Amino acid sequence: MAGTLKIWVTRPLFDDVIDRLREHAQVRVSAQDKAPDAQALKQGLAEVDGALLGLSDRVDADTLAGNTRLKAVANVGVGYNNLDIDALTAAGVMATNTPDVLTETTADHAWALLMAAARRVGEAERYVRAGHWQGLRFDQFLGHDIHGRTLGILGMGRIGRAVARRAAGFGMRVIYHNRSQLDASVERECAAHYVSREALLAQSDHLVLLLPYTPEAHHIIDATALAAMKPGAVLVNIGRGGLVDDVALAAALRDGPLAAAGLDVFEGEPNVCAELLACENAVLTPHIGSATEATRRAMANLAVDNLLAALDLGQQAGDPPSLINRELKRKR
Ligand code: 8YV
Repeated sequence: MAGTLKIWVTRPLFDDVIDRLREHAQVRVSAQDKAPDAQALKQGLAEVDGALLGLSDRVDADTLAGNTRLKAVANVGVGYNNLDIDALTAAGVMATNTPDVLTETTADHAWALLMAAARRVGEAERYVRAGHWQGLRFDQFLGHDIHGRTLGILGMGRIGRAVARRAAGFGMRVIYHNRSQLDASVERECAAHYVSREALLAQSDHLVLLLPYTPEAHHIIDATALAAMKPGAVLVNIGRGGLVDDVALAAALRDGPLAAAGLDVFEGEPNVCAELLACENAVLTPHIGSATEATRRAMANLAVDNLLAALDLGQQAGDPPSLINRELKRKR
């Protein structure tokens, strides 16, 4: 029987997973798979005890002003740059995310993008579909090798390490740059070598971006960084829109030094800048890094576990498994 607590699920997701919330609370599920506008989000959050949020639901001090009811927000995603954690903590609202369950799936997609971009799969596929293929031509759609080359990773968290481990099968040298160098045992496990950011740009044949978006990381790959990359390099962004200056990237794809790019995230998504759309050598996917049935279900279930725990509901009572503002743990 549903209790008296109220929960808002701001995006429709697996109904049987939402049923787990319905057992304990009154649940409202938004009908549209679309971010509510700032006013609707503020008003909706004032009427509930907890919410399951999409990654474009921005919650900050303004959103929370005057809200005396909300106790927890559960992001369905590992990244949480949509949440102002300081503001949530100040308001005593627990914030959670969904790490680990999407690591391997997202690393798979990084490789899908890298391989598609390096081997010109998007261009070649469009060519066949358009009926242009007249017969095998020896010099057609020549791409760039992956095996035996140098893979660079900017941002060596869980997903970066999973991307690195896969490189062993391609006999690649792996270099990375990160805020801090990994322990030697972890470096050994993923056969990755720490280098400066400059060396990473200069030496990577294929560079994968996997760092979280923060204001400091805004346009970390800008025109200057792109110009410092190896001629013929392939860039993959599966981290966040805003890490790359997309207009500068389009110029680097058009005029060099880049050969190709594989992109799952964009500045201002779902809008993609016209300059990038015009680049045949860019493989573009609509933020589907974690999109397999099993992983999206695992993410939804973890978000529900988090919310139930934060609201002390059902068997999940206790600390949420992936609480971000851990200082709220003991204050309850
Ligand atoms: C999205 C992601 O969550 O977890 C993240 O941070 O960016 C993705 O896994 C997913 O695409 C649903 O929005």
